[in-house]
Amino acid sequence: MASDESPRCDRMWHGARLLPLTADGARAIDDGIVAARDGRIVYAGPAAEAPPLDAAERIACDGRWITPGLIDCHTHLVHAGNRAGEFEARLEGASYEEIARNGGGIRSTMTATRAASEADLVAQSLPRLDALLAEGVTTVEIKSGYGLTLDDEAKMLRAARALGETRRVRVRTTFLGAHALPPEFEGDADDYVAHVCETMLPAIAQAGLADAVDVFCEGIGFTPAQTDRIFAAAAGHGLPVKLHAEQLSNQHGAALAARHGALSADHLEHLDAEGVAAMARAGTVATLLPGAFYFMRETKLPPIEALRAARVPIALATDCNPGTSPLTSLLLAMNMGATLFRLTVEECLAAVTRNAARALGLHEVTGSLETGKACDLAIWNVDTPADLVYRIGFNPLHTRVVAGA
Ligand code: DI6
Ligand code: FE
Repeated sequence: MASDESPRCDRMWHGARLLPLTADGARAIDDGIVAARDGRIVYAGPAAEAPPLDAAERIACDGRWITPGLIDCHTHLVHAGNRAGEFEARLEGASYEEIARNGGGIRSTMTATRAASEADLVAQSLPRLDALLAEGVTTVEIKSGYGLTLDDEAKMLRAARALGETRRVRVRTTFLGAHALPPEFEGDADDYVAHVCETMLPAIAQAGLADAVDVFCEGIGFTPAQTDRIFAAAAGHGLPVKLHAEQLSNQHGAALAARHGALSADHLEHLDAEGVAAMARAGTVATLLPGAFYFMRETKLPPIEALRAARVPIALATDCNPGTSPLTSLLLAMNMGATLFRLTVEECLAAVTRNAARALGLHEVTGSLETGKACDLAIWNVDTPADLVYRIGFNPLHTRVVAGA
């Protein structure tokens, strides 16, 4: 946290309270300074210990709290259309599976997404992104998975990249070609997986459209053997992997993901002890998605105590998607993490900063207030950081800073 000789800087924030959220568990700082140069932090720490800082611009924080900018590390926010009608049908007693069998579900979003142009996708997704940014998000992961053809998956990923140019935010894209079986491959899941591995993934990797690869490993999704093939193909293209695992049933997907050195395994309600141990050994982050748990009225909790005991890093994300988590508030995801999953305030804060950065392979880039990291900040009008987790439907963001600006 301390810095060497008197650094020149472009901008500094002073008179702030800092929550560094570093891995060593650095404590909150009462009278703190953050100084940035060329988009990176050159000093973050107590004013009393700061080197002489020669800043072009000095911003008084009047005692506000500064945390690292928030990171939503699992979203499907690029998609077209809306499934409010299915929500109403579910309230009248239809099940998610019934709706899917009648052509609804992921298929209906696929149809709308295929029909949309890249510009339509950007326009429809922008309000969802803006809702996240309004609450201090500075990095967001966005998955494909509603196109399910090479052209439509590539279109989704280009739309995600375009969003990152339209707004000041760090976007990481994930190729989720194996989200659902497209109608063209009905009854031929293995053929579709071969198409994902041999045609879609190489083209998407070649075009630089994906930063990672994900699979929906589930009874109603893809099997562990199919997941294994896609992960091997991803490794062949130098792409890291993550996995939708153990959401509805225990497929032992998290252990498989850990064997592939996955960045994260996500959902995890049905994770068992072996899965926890495998994740701990591999350093795979457990990304919990309380919005989907809440919206689907699930009752089986992820094994929080076992994850804690094994020191598996825990992240929280919105899972923003039209079917199971139409959530565009990371602050609410934190409140749900605490209320539904019994995470502590400290765990919730680390879950949307340091650990979320790790879930995206960005732990050396962002996610804590440390010299050398990007100057991604959220500045808050709160009395204590616990307020960020405690309040429901209240947005106390004062300013968002991405790479120093
Ligand atoms: N898990 C989910 O809960 C969603 N996707 C996934 O992999 C469902 C997405 C949808 O219903 O549109
Ligand atoms: Fe998801």
